[in-house]
Amino acid sequence: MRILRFILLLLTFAALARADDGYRLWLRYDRIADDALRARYAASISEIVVPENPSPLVASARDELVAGLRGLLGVKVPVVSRATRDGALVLGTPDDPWIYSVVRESDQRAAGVEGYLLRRLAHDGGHRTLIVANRPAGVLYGAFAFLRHLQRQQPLEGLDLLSAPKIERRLLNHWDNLDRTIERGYAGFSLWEWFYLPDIRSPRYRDYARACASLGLNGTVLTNVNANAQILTRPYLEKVAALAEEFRPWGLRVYLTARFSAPMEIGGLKTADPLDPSVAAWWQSKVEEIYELIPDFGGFLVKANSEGQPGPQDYGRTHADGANLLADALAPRNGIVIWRAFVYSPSNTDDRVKQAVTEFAPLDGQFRDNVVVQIKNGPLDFFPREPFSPLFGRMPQTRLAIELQITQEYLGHSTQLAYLPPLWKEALDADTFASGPGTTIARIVDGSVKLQHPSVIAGVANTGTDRNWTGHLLAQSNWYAFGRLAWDHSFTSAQIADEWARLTFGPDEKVVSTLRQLLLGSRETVVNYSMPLGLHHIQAEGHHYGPGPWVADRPRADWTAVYYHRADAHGIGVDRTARGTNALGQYAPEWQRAWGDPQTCPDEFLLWFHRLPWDFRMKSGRILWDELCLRYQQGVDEARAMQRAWHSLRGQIDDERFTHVAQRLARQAQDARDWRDACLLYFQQFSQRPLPAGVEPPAHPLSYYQSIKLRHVPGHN
Ligand code: GCW
Repeated sequence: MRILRFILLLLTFAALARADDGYRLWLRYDRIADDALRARYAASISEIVVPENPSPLVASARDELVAGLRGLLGVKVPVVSRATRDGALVLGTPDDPWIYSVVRESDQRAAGVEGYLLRRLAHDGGHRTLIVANRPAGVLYGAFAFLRHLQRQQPLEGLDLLSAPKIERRLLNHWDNLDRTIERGYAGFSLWEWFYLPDIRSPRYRDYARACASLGLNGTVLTNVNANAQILTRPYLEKVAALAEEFRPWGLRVYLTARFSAPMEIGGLKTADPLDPSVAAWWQSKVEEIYELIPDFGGFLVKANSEGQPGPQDYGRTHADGANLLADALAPRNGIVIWRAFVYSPSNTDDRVKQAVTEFAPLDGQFRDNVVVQIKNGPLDFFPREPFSPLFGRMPQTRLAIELQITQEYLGHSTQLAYLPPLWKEALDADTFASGPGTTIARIVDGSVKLQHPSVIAGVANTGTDRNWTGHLLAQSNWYAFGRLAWDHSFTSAQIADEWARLTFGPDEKVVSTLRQLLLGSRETVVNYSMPLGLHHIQAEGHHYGPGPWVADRPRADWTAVYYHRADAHGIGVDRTARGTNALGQYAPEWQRAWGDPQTCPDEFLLWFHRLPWDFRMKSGRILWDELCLRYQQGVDEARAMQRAWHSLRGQIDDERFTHVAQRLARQAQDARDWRDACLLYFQQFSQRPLPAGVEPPAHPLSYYQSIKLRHVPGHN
């Protein structure tokens, strides 16, 4: 007897210390520990009612519910085709006469094409719970939402949740190369095993699609925008078709990047001129071939005439000519073209942050209806903080999509923690004033300012073959959050952090609140220790990991750091007002007023818009140099505090995940110091001022930081 008890005790400890590699993401479905709650749930969910021969998406919903309930409740809930008892969980669409009879028409309208309704209703003296939608995809999203509800241990009583996506196409953009390296990918290699496809199919394809579906993501661009034309050849298209088949039951459509010169590279033509009839014919037949293999193919994503990619300008044509060429080929099949506005020309010496507007605004109104112009949140790249891209307010006659970066190119890769929704929401909530106050980017993109179909939001994926999918375990939260925000951009960063923490680490309030705080502050911490007060593009060259404010002498001035901070004995920052590059002039007058005067410009954009002397008096009363130093120090202090916060959870999180995160936070705290010391020593050469009280002395001389050459950094060839 005593031995038995001892073994039991051992087993309990073993369970607590159990290794958890994070593979299951937020879809863990571990048994709910609270016996009473579990019993209540089990009593309320007696059977799953699914029509016979359900569509593949409803079948996925059913299987997910069966698996989820088995995990959470520890019971096998039977699946039936007609409700037989109290507590039935009814899945379906209004084709079912009973469902039709209990769902109001206003609800059906509100649910739209992909939304769902979760509702518990009184029935026959007992209860039934509905997971209903107008279309199968909504049923699938509803099933995941229902499971999320149980995972978060919310009451079933009074359940009444109608939710519909605000944006139609919610896409991941993979910058995956055909050799399986990932540009700016920090979580291993590409998930797509091109050599083995189409015959050999990794189980991860399904798991990936399922994770996307759980968030409501409904499309994925498989290939890098720095595109390889090979993907459009027959053998590769057959491989793509196999992936599309794996993803289809999860409502995930595939898209590809199209290399503009493909007609020449793989089609044997002498030109890729968009106005040449043979080029148009080539694209038409290529598109036909694609749709024969992949009837629900989504369309093309194109990076053209940007950073060396071929494009219509090679033939003296415009971006609109190029986009329309592909759009015409895709239109008969309802495919779309997503054309990127991330351009800056090798010959234009104007301020790089102005160039997208210079090139694209004049083309407003010239794009076909199935073209969407995809704009990064900021006008430069994906820096820790940028003001929003003014292009959003400058193309009222064009469908506009926002591109966010989930992978952390300039925010410490998958080594550092930076929870990104606060950054993304700064852009989504930004008011362009384009058609009066309230013309936010979110409302432009989701089509509420002017109806625009299709509406598109894209996130550059942070996934890879790492067992935990995202490299840093906590970076899963960014994949999760992107999906949730793509569904509904009105969710708050805190709400999503709370949700993700509960699903991923369980219901313990201390764990949840610690994680929530850790996540919410992390992006600002990265800003503070790397590029505070509006600094940008001062990272190490090439791989972009760590500091490099001294980077100069590159093939182009706008690839250096000195171009962006312009520090010298007189001061620091770029004058982007009318006295300088006048990038500010691309914004609405409201922003020109708010940002144009250094006395009123918020600190976070100060050096983005202004060039100021080192002794400029800040709102804090300190001089600029002191403020800059203290911000860097604050970043370091915060990085250390993040480490401490995590350590306060020791014993409450399984060893494997605990250690994984602890190691990365330690590295982050060290990296934060390096950022601070390197940048302050570098800028101090110009400011010629001492570090103010409260700033730790640098650990090494400047030459030490300048001599660091990192090799084999992930995500960079
Ligand atoms: O941020 C830059 C990256 C490039 C990337 C480019 C883009 C895919 O450094 O790696 O190329 O942006 O968005 O096209």
